[in-house]
Amino acid sequence: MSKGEHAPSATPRRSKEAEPDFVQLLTPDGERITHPDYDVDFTDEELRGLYRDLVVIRKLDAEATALQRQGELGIWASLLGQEAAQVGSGRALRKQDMAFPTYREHGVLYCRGIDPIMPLGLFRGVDQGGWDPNEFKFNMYTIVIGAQTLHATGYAMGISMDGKVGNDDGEAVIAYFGDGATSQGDVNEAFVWASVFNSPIVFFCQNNQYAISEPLERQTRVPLYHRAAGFGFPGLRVDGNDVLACYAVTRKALDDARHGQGPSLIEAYTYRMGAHTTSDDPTRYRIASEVESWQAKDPILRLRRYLERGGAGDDTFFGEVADEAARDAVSLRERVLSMPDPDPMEMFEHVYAGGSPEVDEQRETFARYLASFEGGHR
Ligand SMILES: Cc1ncc(C[n+]2csc(CCOP(=O)(O)OP(=O)(O)O)c2C)c(N)n1
Ligand SMILES: [Mg+2]
Repeated sequence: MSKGEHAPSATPRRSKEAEPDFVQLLTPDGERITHPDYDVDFTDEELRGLYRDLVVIRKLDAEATALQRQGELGIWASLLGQEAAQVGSGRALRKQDMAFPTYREHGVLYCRGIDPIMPLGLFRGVDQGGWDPNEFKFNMYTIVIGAQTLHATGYAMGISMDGKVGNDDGEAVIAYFGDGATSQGDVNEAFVWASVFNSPIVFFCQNNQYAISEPLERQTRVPLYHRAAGFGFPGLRVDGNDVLACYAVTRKALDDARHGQGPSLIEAYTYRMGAHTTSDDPTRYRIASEVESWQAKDPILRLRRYLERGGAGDDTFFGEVADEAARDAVSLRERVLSMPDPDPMEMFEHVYAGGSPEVDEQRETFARYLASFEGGHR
């Protein structure tokens, strides 16, 4: 190609007309609308509970970002903008259901009843895990993109073989992943295995429009939820900023799975309002007006408007929730700052349940290295 000539653009831009057709129960203005297949029936108290969840996790997330900026965490992957997708799906899980997260599911973790301090130990580098996946039915955070979809599928096949599927008390699995992860081999393999073994799993894709700096156009030329059809199971798209719709579709998909009706894919159409992680600068690859257009669809604002419209929430309530979230954030900060540094030798402890000669050798080498410092290691 001669100088000055441009290759034809391989990236068709999204147009306004391509705006998604999705399941929505709450408009950005806080208007409750109906859908032929999905509904929720929350009491005012339950709606206020959802609002509290959304506000608290946003506040804790902002606190974690601030802690990273002050050098107290190594890195942080913010969920800003994705609160409704996480709280809606997280609250739809029944106690016996098992969740497999990425590194961004702090809201789901919160809904599972895990102390929100737990992931901060990981991101501070003082903890190697944090919680017991079996106790909380919430697996470890997974940084390897898409890998947890295979772990989740294997787990789902296992509970199926154990006869834990097929009635109201059956178990189901949910696997979280992003739009970028859909390009991974692991995710596509998980789809195949889940499909052919009719496994009780919900694939919950938070399409936040970006995989670090790569926009959705680089992952797919069809809506992501259409992919499910090619693997032989149902897929749907939900307004990922609508906590009610996210709850409704996830509850239904999980219940179908626990009754033995196999896998499904939910594409929660949302937006990552912050950076990919604190190591990223999104102003390098996206324009401010795009972010602003999504701010108008804010998941918290729309629920607040709905509560105000119906009289289920007043200024006193909103003020109390804000105060509660602020107190939680202060407590989180204090607890992060008082986390003890681990003994460096601890990193060898949980590699294998039964130990290994290789790890023993590495432990000895490292112990000698530490001992070589004058006055011992610090
Ligand atoms: C197998 C693998 N490849 C690359 C990376 C580096 N990486 C970290 S996050 C990320 C983008 C993931 O995007 P997406 O799946 O959309 O999730 P999001 O971060 O937007 O929630 C990549 C490529 C990784 N962690 N693992
Ligand atoms: Mg993404």
